[in-house]
Amino acid sequence: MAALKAFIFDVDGTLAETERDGHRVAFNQAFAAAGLPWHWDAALYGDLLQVAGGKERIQFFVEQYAPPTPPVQNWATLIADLHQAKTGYYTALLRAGQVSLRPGVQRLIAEARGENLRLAIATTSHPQNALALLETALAPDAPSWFEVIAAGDIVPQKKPAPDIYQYVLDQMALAPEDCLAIEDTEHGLTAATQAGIATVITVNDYTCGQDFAPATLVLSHLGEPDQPCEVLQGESFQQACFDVAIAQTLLNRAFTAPGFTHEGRWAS
Ligand code: XBP
Repeated sequence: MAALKAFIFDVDGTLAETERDGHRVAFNQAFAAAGLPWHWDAALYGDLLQVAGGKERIQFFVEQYAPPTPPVQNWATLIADLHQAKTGYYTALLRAGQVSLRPGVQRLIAEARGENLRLAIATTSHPQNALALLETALAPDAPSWFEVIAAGDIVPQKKPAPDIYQYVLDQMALAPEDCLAIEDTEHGLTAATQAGIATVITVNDYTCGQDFAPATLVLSHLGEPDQPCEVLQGESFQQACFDVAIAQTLLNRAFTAPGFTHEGRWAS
């Protein structure tokens, strides 16, 4: 029997809906402050989300959308400067209390801590952004609840590469079958399952149409007693909330079921 030892949480879109009203707004603030006539509306931002990482996303925008630009001597420097400014705007937005956690996140983390499960973060976001979200939306000391906060450029390749999840496993000396990942995107799912970790997806508006075939379970969100979650893919359970007991059951099935593919999922 596989014993659940740790939850590994993605950040953006999973802990909170940070993308449309957080990161996107901050990117636009940075563009305006730099005098650039660029604006990412909510629909365009949905397309740009196919690229993980803020610097990489700006680069992709410049390459794919050929926006009007002043003569630029050094693109790498401009992008790095824009991204640094954007990080400042984004963290200010978080500190102004603009972003709150998704249903069930606080509840599941509290339950996991109460049962002495280990916690980690695996995100593409800049470390300052991840820390600011934990501090502002969860609790001022929340970063200390997470044994590893793996973020941003800490690994050479961002999601969908498995590097960030592999980094967490290595740092915590855990095997994939000890953990469950909570993600919200196909890229995140690919990263986690390529590292061998069974993964639960909580969809959001930007990701609900993506292919989550390798997921162990797909939910609308993690659920609260007065706001039941909906099972969108996988075996239903008769309760309002995704909790540690369900996580443990999923892990057992994922790693002992005859059809298990060693990518953290069942071969249906
Ligand atoms: C979300 C992302 C990030 C943020 C912005 O990552 O794709 O790129 O949109 O990141 P995850 P920056 O789902 O892994 O948390 O901090 O680099 O601007």
